[in-house]
Amino acid sequence: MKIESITLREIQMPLVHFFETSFGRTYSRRILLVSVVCDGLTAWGECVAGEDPFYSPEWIESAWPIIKHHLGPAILGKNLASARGCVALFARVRGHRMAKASLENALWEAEARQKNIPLWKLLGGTRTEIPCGVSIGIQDSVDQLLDKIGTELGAGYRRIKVKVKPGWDINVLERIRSRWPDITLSCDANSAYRLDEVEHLRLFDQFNLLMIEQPLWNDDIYYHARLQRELKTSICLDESITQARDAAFALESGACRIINVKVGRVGGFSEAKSIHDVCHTHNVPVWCGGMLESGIGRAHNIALSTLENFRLPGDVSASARYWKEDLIDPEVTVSKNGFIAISDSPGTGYRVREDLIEKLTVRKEVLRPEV
Ligand code: OSB
Ligand code: MG
Repeated sequence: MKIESITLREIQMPLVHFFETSFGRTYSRRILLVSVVCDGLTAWGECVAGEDPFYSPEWIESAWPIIKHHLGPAILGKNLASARGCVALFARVRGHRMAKASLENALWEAEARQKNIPLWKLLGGTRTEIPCGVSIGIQDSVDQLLDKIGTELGAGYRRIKVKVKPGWDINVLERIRSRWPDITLSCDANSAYRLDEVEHLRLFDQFNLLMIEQPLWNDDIYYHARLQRELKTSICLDESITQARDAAFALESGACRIINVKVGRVGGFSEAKSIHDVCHTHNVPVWCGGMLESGIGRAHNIALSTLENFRLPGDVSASARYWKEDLIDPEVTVSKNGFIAISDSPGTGYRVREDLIEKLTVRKEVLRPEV
């Protein structure tokens, strides 16, 4: 696979509804897209770095220059045997996994299309449909949240996850459980609590939650292991797991019983597959998280979710929950019983709408091999 050029683009897309977590509220996304020309074929990748460095240290303004100055030059003009080949070429750059993932994932898509096979098959997936859940942000009132949950249950989603933070947690979970005692329910704290709040966190145990996601510090595993010993509710780690070694440490130390794999957070499909495999070996289920992706990243999340150990519903949901118009055709839709059907077409099975991307682009830069 000869890498001929890389184009960076920033696009801006307003969300249909704001999304609020314990670290802040987002109304509109600024998304870094990459397109890689490889043996004459153009493949796309999405960088999940946020508008601000609040979920992770990376953000759009760190990802852009790291690709321009380091990751792009590491692969431009090179001939790779496979998409995976970029991992070794990127290894000298420490961290910046979201930036790395955008390029690596584009290369996997290119490889699948060159081989004329679906991306999910190239990844080793086996599922022909994937179960879907939704992640619902903090709202202005609990009544609004209950309305939203009702809508999503009506649409067929198989698991509801709500964002929590101090002051929006026990009271909210009580209201949800009194209306829906039996739904599959989980919560995500995005690092909003501290270990000295263990008595408060123990109150979550009364709600029969599938999991509590990332209660403590974003970079911690050790104290999560201490906390997990104090809770009945399973801890799921998201932010803390940036690589397969973290997953092994977390499982060996008992820091969690479930892992959220985001291919954009962990540096790309190669590392996501390794995390999947580590968890499989420990018989620990994983699920696919989301980062408010456009259809480009969403299509990659869908392909990843076909791997066998993605045994729990993911945060991968319909395009229309996020966007008035998505960047792919067809848009992602979810069946009445909460599944996404997997396409057998080569690549992701979704066509990228380059005309629409062009209209939404506010910044663009083309990188070519140095001559
Ligand atoms: O923690 O999973 C998270 C969105 C942005 C940043 C972090 C997270 C999320 C979500 C949204 O939960 C998942 C989605 O619907 O894409
Ligand atoms: Mg999370």
